[in-house]
Amino acid sequence: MAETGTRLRTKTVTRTAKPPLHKVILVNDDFTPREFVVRLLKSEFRVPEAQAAVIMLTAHTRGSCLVAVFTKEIAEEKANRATEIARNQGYPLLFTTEPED
Ligand code: NFA
Repeated sequence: MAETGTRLRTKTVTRTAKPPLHKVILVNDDFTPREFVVRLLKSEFRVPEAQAAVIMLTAHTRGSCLVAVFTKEIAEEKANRATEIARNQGYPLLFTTEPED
């Protein structure tokens, strides 16, 4: 009988876990002008004009809208920065973050 030389081996594959992602959410209010919201979405989140208008209108009619998804640190940084720019202009506009499901 010929010897096949076949052996069972265990192969361990190690992968680096992907960082958990967080959502940046635009919250509606009654005071911040629509055009200001659209401009902020374009300048701070690099959202194209047409999409910025849809995001703004969705938050306006539904109360809030997903803007974009980033790692936790970047999401918080961008939300805080955009919120601060609005505050500096005297608007109560708010961007929040939450973990992605
Ligand atoms: N609701 C605001 C208005 O009518 C517009 C707005 C949209 C504000 C989305 C905040 C977020 N001027």
